[in-house]
Amino acid sequence: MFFKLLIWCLLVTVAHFHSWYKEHILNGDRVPHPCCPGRVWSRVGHTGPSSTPLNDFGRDFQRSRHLFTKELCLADSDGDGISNGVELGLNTTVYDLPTLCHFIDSSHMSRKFEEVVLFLKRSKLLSTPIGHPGFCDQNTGRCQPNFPCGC
Ligand SMILES: [Ca+2]
Repeated sequence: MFFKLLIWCLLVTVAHFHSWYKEHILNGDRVPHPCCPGRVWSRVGHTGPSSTPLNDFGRDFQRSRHLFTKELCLADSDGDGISNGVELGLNTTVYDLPTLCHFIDSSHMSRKFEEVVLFLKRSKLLSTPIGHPGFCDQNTGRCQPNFPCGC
């Protein structure tokens, strides 16, 4: 009985941290599946929806101490030529990407990340993600898809 309770507690803890991570990534709950239009990739920083290895974005997010820093926002983790911030939905028609990324990064000390995201959405500076930041899924010719497709 004790062993089952211990396993249950561990599963709840792991699920909580994955939820926490998604809440600290722009549109972390809306990142598109790289192969299946209309579906969402549930574990943004991982190589599969149910596997544990980190993808390139997940490793960069880990290196940034699980904060959406300016560097993480500007980086192109998957090497497809499109920055993480743009792939995750930042709208650069009013402000350029470095300005938006700096705003997000500088807000960490004074506001909750969810408040920053809400402000960006209400200001139409954050919209729907256009790609997955951890997989080469953009047709820019700069990288080869490095994940097994299948829906
Ligand atoms: Ca990219």
